[in-house]
Amino acid sequence: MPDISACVAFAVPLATMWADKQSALHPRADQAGFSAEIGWVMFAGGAGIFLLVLAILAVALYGPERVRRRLAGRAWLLGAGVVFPVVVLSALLVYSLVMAAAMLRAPAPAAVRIEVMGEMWWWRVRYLDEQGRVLFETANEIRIPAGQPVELLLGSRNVVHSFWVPNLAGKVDMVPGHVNRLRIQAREPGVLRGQCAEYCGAQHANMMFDVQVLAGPDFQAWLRSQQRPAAAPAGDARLLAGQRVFLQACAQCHTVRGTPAAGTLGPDLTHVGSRPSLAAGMLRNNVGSLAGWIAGSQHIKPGNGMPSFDQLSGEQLRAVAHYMESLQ
Ligand code: HEC
Ligand SMILES: [Cu+2]
Repeated sequence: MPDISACVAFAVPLATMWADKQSALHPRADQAGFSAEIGWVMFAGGAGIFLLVLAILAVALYGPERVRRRLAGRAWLLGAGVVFPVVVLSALLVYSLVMAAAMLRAPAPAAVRIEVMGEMWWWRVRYLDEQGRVLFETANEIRIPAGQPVELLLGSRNVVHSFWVPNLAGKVDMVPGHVNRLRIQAREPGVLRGQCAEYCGAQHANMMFDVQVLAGPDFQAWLRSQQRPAAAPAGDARLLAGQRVFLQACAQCHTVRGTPAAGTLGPDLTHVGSRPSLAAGMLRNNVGSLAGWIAGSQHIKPGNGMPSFDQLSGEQLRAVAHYMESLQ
């Protein structure tokens, strides 16, 4: 009787492998295409050799006497035990070296440069201009243009994290005190997902991010909108009340450009309302989940750097959640 939990244990990783917005088997950039090809070649080769060995084993056990005697000969031992592995492994070594060289060959100079820092447990994202100056900061989301080379500068100021968007490229570690560079060029627009791929503490599994590959003009429009300071809550009493709560309770950790809030411990919230998710990919972003996160962040993501604000009145909580949502 097969155990149900064992079936589920198999099915879950298989299903996530095939879910195409976070899958190394659905390459959306040449860099990931190389990894997928190497993976398939290794899998097909391994499967073929496995079947061959099983066939020979079957013959050795149940074949006619004459054939079995021949299989026991020295030539078979040397041929299959030494010559065959040496030839196959050498061929694979050459193949993987050639592929690795192709993978590392940099595409044309990067059109977009993005610095991504691993935080505990979220992603600090800064878009840079040609001189390396910061254009704006955001969090838990990167947007990149389709068909253009993008350079990612990956680092950390705490522990080792690893940046992994399986559809775009292999994992690259984010090591404190060191900048690792990753070049990617996404093929077409789409929505993808990334995940921290190096154990970094209690909430490592909840350290995800959204990736949106946009058509060139859409990307330029997004860049312009992100550089603008936050919209002021002109005349709307509830948004004004929400902003007051925010400036009192949240400004020491969060920045909202265009207001006095300039904290840097937590994510920049200037345009938080326009992000698809909250808390590093854990929650769909809407006014309800914003209120839930603010009141119960330690319940949702225990140990994260933001205290739960469960002492706010219902009125204050609604106001600050609406203010957050208004920051488009
Ligand atoms: C002590 C510092 C601190 C204070 C005070 C604080 N936060 Fe946070 N906040 C954080 C950190 C750190 C995170 C990232 C948590 C994570 O995902 O691991 C965060 C995440 C968030 C997010 C999710 C952002 C995203 O893109 O995922 C929102 C929204 C937010 N805070 C709103 C608020 C509001 C509103 C207040 C005030 C009522 C507040 N915060 C007070 C540190 C703080
Ligand atoms: Cu991490």
